Amino acid sequence: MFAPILNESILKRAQEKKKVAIHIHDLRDYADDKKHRKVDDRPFGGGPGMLMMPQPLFDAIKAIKGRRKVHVIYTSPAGKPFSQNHAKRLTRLKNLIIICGHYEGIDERVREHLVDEEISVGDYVLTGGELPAMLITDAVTRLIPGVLGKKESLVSESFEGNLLEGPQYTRPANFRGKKVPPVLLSGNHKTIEIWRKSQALTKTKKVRPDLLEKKNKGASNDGNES
Ligand code: 58G
Repeated sequence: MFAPILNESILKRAQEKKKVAIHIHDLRDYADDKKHRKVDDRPFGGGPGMLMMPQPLFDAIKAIKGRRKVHVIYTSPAGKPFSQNHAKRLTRLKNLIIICGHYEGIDERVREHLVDEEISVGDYVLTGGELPAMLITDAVTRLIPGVLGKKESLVSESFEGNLLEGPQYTRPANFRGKKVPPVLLSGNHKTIEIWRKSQALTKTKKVRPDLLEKKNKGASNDGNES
C-alpha cells in the first residue's frame, strides 16, 4: 500500500533529494511468535474481532527508535482531527513513527506508554492505518523546505488564513464560449487581490462556514499564525 504512494511524483523526489527518509517496518518481524508471526489476539472481556498485541509494538518501537528521540503517532477515528496546522507542527520534528493500526485497534497499554499523539484523519472508519499514515506523510513532507519547487509553491493556498481558495483559471481566456472573469485579465494586481479575497470568502461561507466561525472567534483555528 505504501510503494505506489511513496515512489511517485513529489514524495519520490523529496526522498531522492534527501529532504525526507521514509522507512516501512513489518510488525510481524517483531513477533515473539517466530512460527506464526502472530501480532493479534482476542480482547479481554469478550467481544468480536481482534486487537493488536502489545509485545510486537513495544519491541518494534524500541528497536526502531534506538537512542533517538522519536515522536510516536497512532491514527484512529478517536484521535484529534488532523489539520494543516497539525502538519506544520509535525514538520518541525526530526523523527516520527506512525503506527498503522489493524483489526479493532491497539491494546490500551500501547496508547498509554508508547503513543505521544493520537490523530484522526476524518470521521470515518478504515480497515487499516496505512492510508492515514500516507496522508500525514504527504501533508508533512510537502511542507519541508526545498520539497516543493516554484511550480508548486506554498504561498496562497487553501487553508492559509483559514479561507478556501476561490476559483482559478488558466488559458484560454475563452474556452468554447466559457469566459474567464475579466478582472483576472485586467492586469490590475490590487483589484485582482481584492476580487480573489472576496471570492474566497463567498466560497468559504458556502461550503465551510465552520472555518469562518473559527476565524471570527479569534481562536486562530488550531494555532494558525496567519
Ligand atoms: C476503530 C476502528 C478504532 C484511522 C478501527 C480503531 C485508522 C480511521 C482512521 C481502528 C482507522 C482515521 C484499526 C484500523 C485503526 C484501528 C485503523 N480508521 N479516521 N483504522 O484517522
